Amino acid sequence: MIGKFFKKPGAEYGDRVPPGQKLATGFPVLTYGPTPDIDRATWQFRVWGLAQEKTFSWDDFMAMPQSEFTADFHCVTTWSKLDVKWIGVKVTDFMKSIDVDPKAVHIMEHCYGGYTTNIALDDFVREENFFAHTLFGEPLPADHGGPLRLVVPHLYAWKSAKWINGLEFLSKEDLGFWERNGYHHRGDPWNEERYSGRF
Ligand SMILES: Nc1nc2c(c(=O)[nH]1)N[C@H]1C(S)=C(S)[C@@H](COP(=O)(O)O)O[C@H]1N2
Ligand SMILES: [Mo]
Repeated sequence: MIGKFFKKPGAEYGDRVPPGQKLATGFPVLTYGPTPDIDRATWQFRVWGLAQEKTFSWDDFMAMPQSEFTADFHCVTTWSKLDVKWIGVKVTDFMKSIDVDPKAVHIMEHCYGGYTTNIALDDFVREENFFAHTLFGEPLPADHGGPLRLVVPHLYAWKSAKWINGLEFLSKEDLGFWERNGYHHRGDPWNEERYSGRF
């Protein structure tokens, strides 16, 4: 729908908006199912599978180096939002605190509420990816994945797991929730990797 909430990208943004996408004026919320209610005091984040098992508390995460990010956000339902401002922990900084088996090539992202999404290790461990706890200067609202979500700007936003609470390291690719339901296993917006073609 082009109109009040979405607009065609002007020429000034042309090269930043992937094919088939429109600009969202606000920041829509897109969730399958209810928004979980999560208390930072009991929040936990766990790493397992082909990595030494480790559990992090909220304070552990806040003690890691904190960085600011400006990133574009592309939802497969055809809206994009440019220049979203976040604060959080770079994936590359987080990786320094865990011990991953060299046989790991893939990851399943796990979340409070049961959502999952898969990502190749090479797509996950990138300088521009981060765990976010602050959005436009405010604590990340629950609807947008607070207290903590992943942001992977170079892939469709269904890979940017909200309420993330675990990473399972895998020896081969497995499929997450949307990927098992017809969406592309990787989801590169620049190549319009929207659907798997298997359904
Ligand atoms: N846990 C969880 N993470 C999720 C989703 C979800 O339903 N559950 N939806 C995904 C999809 S399809 C998109 S487009 C983005 C939307 O993020 P937003 O609601 O902050 O805009 O979150 C992604 N992460
Ligand atoms: Mo999405």
